[in-house]
Amino acid sequence: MEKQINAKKAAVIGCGFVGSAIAFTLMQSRLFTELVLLDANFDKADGEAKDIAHGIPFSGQMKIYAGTYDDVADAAIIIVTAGANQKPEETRLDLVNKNVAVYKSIIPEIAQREFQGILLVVSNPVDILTYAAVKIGGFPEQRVLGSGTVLDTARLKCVLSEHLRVDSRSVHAFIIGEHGDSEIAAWSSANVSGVPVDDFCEMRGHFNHEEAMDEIAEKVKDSAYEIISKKRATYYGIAMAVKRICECIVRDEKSILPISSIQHGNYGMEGIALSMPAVVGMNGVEAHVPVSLDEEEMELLKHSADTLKEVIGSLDL
Ligand code: 6V0
Repeated sequence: MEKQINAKKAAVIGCGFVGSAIAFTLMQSRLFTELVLLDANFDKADGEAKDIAHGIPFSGQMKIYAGTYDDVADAAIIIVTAGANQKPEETRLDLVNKNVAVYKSIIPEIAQREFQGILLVVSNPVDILTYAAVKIGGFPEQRVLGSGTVLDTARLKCVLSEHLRVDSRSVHAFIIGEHGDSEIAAWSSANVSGVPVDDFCEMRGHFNHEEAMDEIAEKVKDSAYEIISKKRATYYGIAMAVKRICECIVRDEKSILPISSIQHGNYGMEGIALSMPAVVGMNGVEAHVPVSLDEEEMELLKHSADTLKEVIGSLDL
């Protein structure tokens, strides 16, 4: 008999800066009635669980506790943030060997308990680890997704919203590709409530499109480096991004988000995970959305995919 999923239960593996911020955000979201925290350092998970649980009377009744792999096995969503984070000057790809080793210790524990839910990969390099989680765990690809460029896309919307003096929720634009240095701002499809972004820029008195687009894309790409140099880690933005992904899954919203997942043929990409807009619902990645790209964007996407392919080729999975 197939293992039952508890639709109101989530688990966070890795309770450092990112995992604890995610747990705090999920407590406030009221999406779940049970949240299990797991960390290699049990006391860290236990301390975070107890601290966050003291917010429950201000939010809504639920259980939050530090647990074991047996406790997480029936969760609807397991969020993995375990692993090293970037130190100043380090790229996300620099973390690959350390964090693949961490995933080799975590993923089999989940897989051997016949986990039937959605695995949400957050640790970096997120695209490589999304791929690794599928290969190590043998889970159906649809049920493994990485937070990908959901955060970078939010950063893009923030910067564009300031530049254009408009609500960030009215900005429709994606960062695609690697969650990292080769990511791409898909400007050719960017719009503000249906108005092409260049036209909206002109409405707001900005006419130097090329220069502004380059500057904005660089700012987005560099934002993690800037934050890490100033406060050692980034965690609030990713916590909200993860909450948004969980909402789509729990409520079966079928929203389109640039999560990371294994690609099969989209723009000729094969056998790597990276971010492209996808329909996300209760079954995980339900469909890839063929966002239109111009030639330059396609070229950059190919470069991003090649970068990831090279790293994957060097892994022993
Ligand atoms: P952190 O504060 O060092 O926390 C990592 C936690 O993982 C620690 O509490 C460790 O004890 C725990 N851990 C390590 N190994 C294991 C293991 N085998 N089993 C269980 N727990 C383990 O790092 P932080 O929370 O800042 O970052 C975590 C990861 O998230 C890093 O890889 C970051 O690069 C990544 N981020 C990903 C983002 C994204 O957009 N996808 C955004 C921000 C950070």
